[in-house]
Amino acid sequence: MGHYKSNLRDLEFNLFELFGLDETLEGDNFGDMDGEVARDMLREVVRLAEGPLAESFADADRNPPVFDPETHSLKLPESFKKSYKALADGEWWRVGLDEEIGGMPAPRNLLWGINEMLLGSQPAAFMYSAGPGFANILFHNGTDEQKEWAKVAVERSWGATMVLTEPDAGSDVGAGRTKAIKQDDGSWHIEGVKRFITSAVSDDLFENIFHLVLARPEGAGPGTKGLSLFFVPSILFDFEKGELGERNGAFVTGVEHKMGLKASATCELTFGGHGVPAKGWLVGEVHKGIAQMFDVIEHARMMVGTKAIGTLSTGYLNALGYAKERVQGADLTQMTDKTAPRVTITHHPDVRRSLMLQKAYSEGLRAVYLYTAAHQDPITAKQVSDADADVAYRVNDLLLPIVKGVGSEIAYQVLAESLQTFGGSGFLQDYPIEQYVRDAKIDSLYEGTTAIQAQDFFFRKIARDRGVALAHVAGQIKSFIDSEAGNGRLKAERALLATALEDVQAIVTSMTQHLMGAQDQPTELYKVGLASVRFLMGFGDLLIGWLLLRQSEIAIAALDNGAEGKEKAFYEGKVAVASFFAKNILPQLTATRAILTNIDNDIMELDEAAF
Ligand code: ST9
Ligand code: FAD
Repeated sequence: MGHYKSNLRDLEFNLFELFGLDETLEGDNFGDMDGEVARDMLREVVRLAEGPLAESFADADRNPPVFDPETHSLKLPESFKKSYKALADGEWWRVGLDEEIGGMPAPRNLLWGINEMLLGSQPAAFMYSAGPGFANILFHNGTDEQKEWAKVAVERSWGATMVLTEPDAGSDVGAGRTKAIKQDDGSWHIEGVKRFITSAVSDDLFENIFHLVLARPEGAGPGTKGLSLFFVPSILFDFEKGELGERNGAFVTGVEHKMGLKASATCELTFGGHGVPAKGWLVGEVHKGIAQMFDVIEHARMMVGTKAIGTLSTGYLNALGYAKERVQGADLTQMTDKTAPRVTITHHPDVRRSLMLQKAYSEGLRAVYLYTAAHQDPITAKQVSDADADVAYRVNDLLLPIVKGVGSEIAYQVLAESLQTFGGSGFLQDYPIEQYVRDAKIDSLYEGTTAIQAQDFFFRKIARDRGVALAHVAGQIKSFIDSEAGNGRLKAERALLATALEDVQAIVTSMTQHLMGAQDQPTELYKVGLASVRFLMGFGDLLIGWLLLRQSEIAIAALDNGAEGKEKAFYEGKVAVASFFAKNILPQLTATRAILTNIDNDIMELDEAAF
């Protein structure tokens, strides 16, 4: 048995019982796929994710890839390559891709449910497998000729990277200095050094890797809007036949030593620094680099959040398994009786509190990313929230920073609880938790740090959207609050949710006032910046609370219908966890509201020397 523990029952519960996947799949919206096919796919992924894909998880961490600067090449551990092959052989990349390039249509929530398990099992392997997804984006953005390159890249299983970051351009992508110089034959020469590029070298996993690179054409303006997107293959190829030719001048010149996620190579990539020009082609022959790159970034942000949530889930299930076996101490009510029988640690109130918190966030965040994914295709969105195509697009946009920002922050925090459940053993490499903690930390950093997600959430996804998506989601929450959900048994919880919704709405109002006030007094904007991460996290809790309570409503009905045995326990767990979250977490939003609606600029006025 590998490290990875899937939660198929909860995934199926979300997909089918909460979000109605059987109904989404009625008719021929998604080809021949029906509920049974979807269930079979999920079961098949469980076998892969708990089996061969997970096998190299610890080995690839303890024996990380080795880089040779002389040859610009990398050696990956053999165990990891075997896992990667198992993933590639499964051809899961086909799910959700355009049929023209070999994909199979599928609802987005099913796709991300599958991805959760692959990411929880072996995230680095999933990241090396980005090629077809990135080719799909090239296919959408490219010229007719470039669409053919995208097909070649998929047919020949090439790897791919997204190339934005430079030493002085991290969060501030627009500070990038990498240049693009136009050539007479219509191609471009790229010159500069990019850093932290994932999968830019990958042993012999691929015969070729294509880089999607942001660079500034000579004479273009400053900031992100002056950047264009270039297709830069590692090895040049015959555009008609796809046959490989000369090495292109993009070389990996370093690989980082990291805290975690070690099997995933994080590379310095130098363009045009080795006497060979780095040839690139302008994607779509249009200078819309940042908008095109955001097509990639949106998928990658979804991936990062789902990775974090998948890791939290397996962390919780490992902790739960341990807690059920570990015997330590007596029941608290018998604490003075030194001869009292010793009990498993699941008997201790604080362990129960911690396990229930882990369950709440693992299962609540799963519902959040699946709800978000449902808004990535109009058919599923209609089914799940009655959103039309325009609103669905906006809701997905609104919730991506929640999946990415809240998913990653909570996963890291709550994985520390999973580790704590193991006591001192959690600190050892005998169990996977310490690696989960190390591997998950990156999720709050790359693809835009949490501060960037929080600003994106407020300024772009709420203020610039004029609250359209927010109103749709808030309306959904409100109608649940006003309903008779739970047949009288969720009254107290619905009242707590109502208070939480009011708290969040008060915070939005206050932040909006600061935003408007900034027209006269620019420093009012600092108040938005000071509040934004806490607002992001608070909104995440509201969403989790709501979705857990909707799950509870379904569970109450199933129990009323006579669920038995394991099913009864599953549904009782659903009712308990929703109630726990409503009573123990949602009230914290009232304190957050008090803090954020009274925020001042004191720390912005403080001399730096006083820190
Ligand atoms: C990285 C990679 O960290 C880490 C992991 C790699 C893993 C690779 C494998 C992934 C596998 C993925 C699986 C794929 C599966 C595919 C399946 C397919 C079926 N939304 O606000 P402005 C645009 S990579 C959309 O003025 P600034 C928009 O065009 C490095 N678009 O920004 C806008 O114009 P307009 C990641 C957005 O002040 C324009 O940008 N690095 C959004 O100029 C300018 O906007 C980062 O993420 C958005 N949310 O620049 C950088 N936002 O307004 C983080 C902006 O006219 N930093 N645009 O529409 C930021 O995000 C900054 O806020 C900034 C600021 C750079 C955008
Ligand atoms: P900085 O931008 O310097 O941020 C430092 C701190 O300041 C952070 O806490 C940040 O939140 C805060 N901060 C910065 N600006 C602001 C602001 N305006 N408001 C509030 N707070 C702010 N990049 C790629 O292009 N491709 C990849 O494949 C890729 N893979 C990566 C893999 C790994 C393992 C790592 C570590 C990074 C990777 N990156 C990649 C780069 C990654 O996206 C950046 O590290 C990230 O965007 C942050 O940039 P930075 O590290 O320069 O931090």
